[in-house]
Amino acid sequence: MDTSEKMFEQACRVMPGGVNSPVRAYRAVGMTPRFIRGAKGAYITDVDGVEYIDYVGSWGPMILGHAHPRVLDAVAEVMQHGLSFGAPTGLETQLAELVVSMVPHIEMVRMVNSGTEAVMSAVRLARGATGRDKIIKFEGCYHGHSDSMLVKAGSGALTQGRPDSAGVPASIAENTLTATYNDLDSVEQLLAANRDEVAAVIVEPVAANMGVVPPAEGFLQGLRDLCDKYEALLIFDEVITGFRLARGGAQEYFGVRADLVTFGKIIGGGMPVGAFAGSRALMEQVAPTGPVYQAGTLSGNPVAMAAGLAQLTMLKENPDIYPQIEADAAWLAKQLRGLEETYHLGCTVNQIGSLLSVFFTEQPVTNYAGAKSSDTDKYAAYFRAMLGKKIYLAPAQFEAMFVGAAHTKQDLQATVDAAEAVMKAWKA
Ligand code: HOZ
Repeated sequence: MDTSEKMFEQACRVMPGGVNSPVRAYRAVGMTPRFIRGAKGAYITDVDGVEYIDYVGSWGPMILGHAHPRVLDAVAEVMQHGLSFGAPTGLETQLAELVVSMVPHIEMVRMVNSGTEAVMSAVRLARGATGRDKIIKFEGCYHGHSDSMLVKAGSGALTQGRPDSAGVPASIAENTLTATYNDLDSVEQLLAANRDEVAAVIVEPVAANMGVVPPAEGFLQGLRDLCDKYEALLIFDEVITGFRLARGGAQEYFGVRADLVTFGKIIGGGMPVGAFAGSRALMEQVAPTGPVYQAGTLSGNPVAMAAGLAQLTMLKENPDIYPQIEADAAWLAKQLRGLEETYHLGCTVNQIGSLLSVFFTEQPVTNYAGAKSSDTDKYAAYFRAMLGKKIYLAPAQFEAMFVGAAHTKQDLQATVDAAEAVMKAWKA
């Protein structure tokens, strides 16, 4: 038994499944999770001292690599003055100003503690502002685990085969309508059948919780047009795409305006932070200026704000990072597609920006049905073999692979070499 296995056994006695978030339990890949000792740059090290090239990056926020010295220094400095006050600090305003300066079409921000909280609050705001109850989401998109969003959800819910969670009252779930990603007709049908009842359409502008599924040409603009036609709000859930596709996230990358945007961990540089943002008119509907209630003692926590400020400042100052990480991910995707051409294992590689996924299906993956056609047992075998070669991938098919600025060309080449060795061995 290695140290992770021992620690997992102990953890299972006091935490359901031994974890605090289901995907990391490694159930989908049939092994014991690696317990982590630490991480630096592009590398993560387990408690037995094995170092891996990390493509999870804490599920996205480590775009500049783990334990970046500027982030650590900012945290160390602010910590000296206390950890939490439940009262305003200037750091919150600074981070809000920075977010507003980087993201198009937003004027005000409310800080929260997670992407789940950001979405839950943005949905409440959309309902409060429109006086309508229904929400349209897409099958396989994941927007955190608030009740309204656990309907045909992606990520761990999809991995567990339970996209509709137990414990969500039917009276709540019936207000969540689901459409097909990349299919505008399916959205218009719902809007027309529920005229004047839909508060918002919420979408991951790049779906990244059924594996990575880019939006088809015109899909996001089509959603914008439909929302205008039916007077519903458009919410971009940018927990993954925010500050990752571009400094201004998906709105900048695709040139499409959303009414509300939600952010997650990336704006806290890895600390627990989320935020939702929009126009002044919409955001002033939030308490205390408006009737939509939302609150939190830890919201705008100074340590989290300091980490976020340090990371977003670096991203703002270094726009060249974006073409670089996109080119690196595109190179990796091209090499992996090349391996598929040589070894014919039946996989499809999707990539956009610095996000990619290897799906074990020969079908193009453009929506939930395509993603579900993947052979998850094959993914599990691939995951285990890659981990054995010190490549740390997401422990489930329906997640993303994150390339960051800390990955070197050698890291990328080592990843391709590992994948080739795995595929060659399978073929033999
Ligand atoms: N829901 C996250 C992946 N999309 C996993 C979070 C975690 O286990 O930390």
